Amino acid sequence: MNIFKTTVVPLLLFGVLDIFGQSKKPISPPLVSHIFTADPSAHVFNGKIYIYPSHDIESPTAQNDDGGLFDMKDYHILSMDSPQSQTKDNGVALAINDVPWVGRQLWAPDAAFKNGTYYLYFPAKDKEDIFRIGVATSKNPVGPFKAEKEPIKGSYSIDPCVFKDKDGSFYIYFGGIWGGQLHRWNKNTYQANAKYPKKGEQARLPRIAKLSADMKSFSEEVKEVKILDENGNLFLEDNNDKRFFEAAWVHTYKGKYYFSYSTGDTHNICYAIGDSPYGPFTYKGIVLKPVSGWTNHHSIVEFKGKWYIYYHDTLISNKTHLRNIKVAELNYNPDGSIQTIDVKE
Ligand code: FUB
Repeated sequence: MNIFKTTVVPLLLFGVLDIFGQSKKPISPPLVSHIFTADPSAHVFNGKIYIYPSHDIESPTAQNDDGGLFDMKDYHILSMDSPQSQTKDNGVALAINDVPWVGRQLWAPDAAFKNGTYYLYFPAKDKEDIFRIGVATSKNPVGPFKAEKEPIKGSYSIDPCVFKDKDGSFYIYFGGIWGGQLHRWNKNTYQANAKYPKKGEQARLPRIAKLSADMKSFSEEVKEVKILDENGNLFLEDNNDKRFFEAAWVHTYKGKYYFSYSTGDTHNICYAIGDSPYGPFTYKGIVLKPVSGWTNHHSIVEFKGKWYIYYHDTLISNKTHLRNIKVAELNYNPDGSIQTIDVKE
């Protein structure tokens, strides 16, 4: 696994990595290669870029729709002085044994900063194998983080994304169907035997809640986030190249709210635009076309006036559960639409 046996991979390695023989041309080299990383949530704190990714590891579990082979056990925070600079691995920031409520599977995290404290939000299965979202704090953006003893009350499913609005309020978005269990939650109530939506049924919607002042609880009941087509209708499960699956991310651009997400089984990162953090958001198109590997998960961040997308693929391992994160520049058209990135071009 330790291909370069280093914690820092210079971007100069781009091109050399073609020796791994992937079928799709990379638009960025992997940012680190001594560990497998995925689901990169990038933030600018104190003028530097901090990336909060999943830390993928080998697993004996067979691949299935429940995602059991994504059996991650800790988090490493990565940092970069700029998107073009070297990437530093700051070591283990939080480990599964440090979180009393967790049973297994530390999945895609996110982070936020408020009043001198960094907050790490992370989904994991509890001892009853139900995904919940936990929070951990640190005075340092790279940790170590100390987890709360219980998951956030009322939280469920996966892929938290924490967004700070212009008035200083923080909102958490979350949800993911299939392995992420979102389809088992109806009106915020768990139904263990609920099935995936069928063709013809309304697609499941991501969730939002405003965070309370202490950043460790929801200050309101969890609500659905509506993603509408150009006619103002909710997507059906049939629209699986456009409907929400997992990997929510929210950013603002020129006063508009951009909600981007993965379509899962069709592997797109799509986006929709709205006028409020709660939505509704209207579908606009594809940000990132399918990458190598089954999953597609990203974050979008502004750094010194330019925009970047952090994402992952499976260039190094060619295995869906052993991913590597990358970064590429993201560009807007004058009307605010995002120029689609296709790694095959
Ligand atoms: O990393 C585990 C899961 O894979 C994430 O939670 C999903 O978004 C997908 O990338």
